[in-house]
Amino acid sequence: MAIYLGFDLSTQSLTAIAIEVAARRRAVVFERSLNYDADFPAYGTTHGVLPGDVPLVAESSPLMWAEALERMLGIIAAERPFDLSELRAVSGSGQQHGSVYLNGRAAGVLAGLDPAKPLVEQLHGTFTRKASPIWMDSSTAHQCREITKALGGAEAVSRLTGSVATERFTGPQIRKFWEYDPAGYKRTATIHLVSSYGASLLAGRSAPIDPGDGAGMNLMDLAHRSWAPAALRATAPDLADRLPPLADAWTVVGPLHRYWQVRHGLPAARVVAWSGDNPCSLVGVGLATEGEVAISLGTSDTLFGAMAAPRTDPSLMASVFGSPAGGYMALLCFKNGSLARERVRDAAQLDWAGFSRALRETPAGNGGRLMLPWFEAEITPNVLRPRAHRYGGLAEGDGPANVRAVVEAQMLSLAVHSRWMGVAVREIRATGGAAANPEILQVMADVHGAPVRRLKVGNSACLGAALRAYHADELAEGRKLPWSEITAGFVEPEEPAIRPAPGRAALYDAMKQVYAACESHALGTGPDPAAALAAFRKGFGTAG
Ligand code: ADP
Ligand code: XUL
Repeated sequence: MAIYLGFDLSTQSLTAIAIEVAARRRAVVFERSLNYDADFPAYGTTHGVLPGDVPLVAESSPLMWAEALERMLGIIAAERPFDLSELRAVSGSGQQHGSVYLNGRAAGVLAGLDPAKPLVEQLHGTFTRKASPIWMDSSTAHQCREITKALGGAEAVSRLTGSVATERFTGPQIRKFWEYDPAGYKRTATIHLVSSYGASLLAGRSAPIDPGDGAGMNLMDLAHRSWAPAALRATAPDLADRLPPLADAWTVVGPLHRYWQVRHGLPAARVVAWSGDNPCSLVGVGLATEGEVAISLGTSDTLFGAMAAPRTDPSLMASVFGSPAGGYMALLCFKNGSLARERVRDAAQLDWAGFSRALRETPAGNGGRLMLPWFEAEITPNVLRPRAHRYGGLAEGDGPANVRAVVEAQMLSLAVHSRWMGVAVREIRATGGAAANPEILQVMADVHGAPVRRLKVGNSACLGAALRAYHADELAEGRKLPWSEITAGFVEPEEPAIRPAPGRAALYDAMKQVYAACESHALGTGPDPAAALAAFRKGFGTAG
């Protein structure tokens, strides 16, 4: 029997999942989440973000993440949901792009962590920047322009790094830090991602960055999976000295530091490199090979799928990352995901059951009433002046119609902007908090024209991290198990699938054109979509 533990340091919470792998039994033996806002009120976060009023800035606290990790391991040590001595390996998933800035003292502090004192107490004084910029930050448009210029244009950046210079990506964030606080940058010895920071805390030493999360920085040469010297030069001086090395996601960083062994009675389990939440989700939904796509409805909505070779999006909207299973993955991120749904739900004075009822009671296609739910700065497409746009006579006060409009828009955007991947979507695997809602998944099935299957374990990023720990531990023992064997018994799509309702395919194909027209209009690149809307209403106005 062996136990593997996965963490997910996500936007709003820290989750841990432990899996048991035995000859005749495979089971999730522990699953727990700590919510930053509710469980760590001292940091004052809202939805995991620190208070602040600078537009487009979003930051969180690396100390809070460390405290959450320690509290979770304390819970496991106290509750003993499994035989602690059987814990073989630990890995993790982190919200992508966020960065942690450590000074020259940090390495010594991490190596010499004292089991008599809480972790956060010892980490005080090791940061050159108290707050970490996270993926929701879009304050670096200026730095993106500088980097793009230095690297010879958007297409060149995309070809080299897998994505155009992108506001939330770590490179532009690092450049902004260097520009605004050159002394702070100078004092910075190491810049970690949320993922490599988590692994470093567990191993008590600086952990590498994997090509899955590394590709979310605009700093990695995608094809070669190494730091791209030109991108580093375009970002900040002497950056190579400040980045951890890149290493495969199955790298063993070291054993759990003595701190965790003495303080929480854990064994010297292997700490496996962490990766980003989307790359980990790819494993956790069982899509380690090319073919299907997954949609995660978390704080952001993402659509992703595996790719054998590193192709990039000609429209420059999607990102390509390394897959933690080897190979590559494409990702689209629609930022106005769960928080936009919550906003519309609250405006209509509904709970989730009422939200679902509104979806059931409104017609597919919404009678041609559309919304571009850009309540916050958006990523797909890039929108830095947030504003929700309403078309086709959608009244702000019409609660149910707005509920349908927000969900249809989210699904339409992912469908329209993922066409370049050329994947004939046979099946969608749905994950993330809002995948608990079958009515939302029905819209997903209808818009994409494909059956949707939810996974039994809802947090695929966290499950993926636990599965990666298992995979890497086996490799370290000299056994290379196929991914299908790693995920068997854990990645179980629920039956039956949610199927597209008859007759919806034509409606949503037409609606994709209308959505694209509204998008161009709102971005100022296309004409008024009134004619397209009228034609759509004529054809499908009363469908449902
Ligand atoms: P993240 O990992 O990005 O922090 P999660 O995947 O845990 O986010 O998703 C959390 C979100 O799930 C919440 O913000 C909430 O809006 C959403 N959610 C939870 N239950 C439902 C439901 N029944 N219907 C729709 N959304 C839901
Ligand atoms: C992906 C992205 C988000 C974060 C947080 O590029 O920014 O999905 O990983 O989940």
